[in-house]
Amino acid sequence: MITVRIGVIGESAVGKTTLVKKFTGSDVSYLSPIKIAIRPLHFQIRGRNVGLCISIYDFRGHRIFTSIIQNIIRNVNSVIILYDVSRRDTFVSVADWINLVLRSVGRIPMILVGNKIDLRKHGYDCVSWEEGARYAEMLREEFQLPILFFETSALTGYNVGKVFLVATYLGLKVYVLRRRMRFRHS
Ligand SMILES: Nc1nc2c(ncn2[C@@H]2O[C@H](COP(=O)(O)OP(=O)(O)OP(=O)(O)O)[C@@H](O)[C@H]2O)c(=O)[nH]1
Ligand SMILES: [Mg+2]
Repeated sequence: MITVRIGVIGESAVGKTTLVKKFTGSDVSYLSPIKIAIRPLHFQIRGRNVGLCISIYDFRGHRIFTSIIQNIIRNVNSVIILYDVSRRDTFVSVADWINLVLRSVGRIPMILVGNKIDLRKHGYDCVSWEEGARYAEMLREEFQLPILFFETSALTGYNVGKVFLVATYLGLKVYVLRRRMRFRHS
């Protein structure tokens, strides 16, 4: 079965693990620098049943784990970069995470996600949808990369499935491309 690997990165406590748990249904708490959650996915292409395995690499956000993240993230096919809309500092440091991906994996599809939008109505100086979308647009132009933008609430589940399906779709394209290149060189 094809396995599409998706990395989930971003500052500490932005909601990465909560997002992954919402999508996979797993409910295990852990303290290791990385946890891999698996979810099978079945769909139809031209009347044929196709099975996929989505392997989600949930990295811890603390900077002490940076070198571990750099090593392991090389294997992923697409990346979800999360920030917390109620903590502007996590939005500002998105650039660091993008640079980490570019340094360690290269040009792969990235999805920028503003999480915790349920907190926006209570918050002060929250990051707006427009700011997030504008930033993604700017990154697309600067890096010439397919960087998409979504907002989520891992608490309510808003847009969670959509983000992972898009990450899977884009990751599958990278998977197929890498396999073709490997065959060509073997
Ligand atoms: N209100 C609200 N709280 C959230 C949301 N997502 C996560 N949280 C809370 O934010 C806190 C941190 O969430 P985690 O999922 O552990 O954050 P993380 O990004 O995995 O953190 P590290 O693993 O330390 O890097 C927890 O208390 C979650 O319940 C959300 O969408 N809305
Ligand atoms: Mg976590």
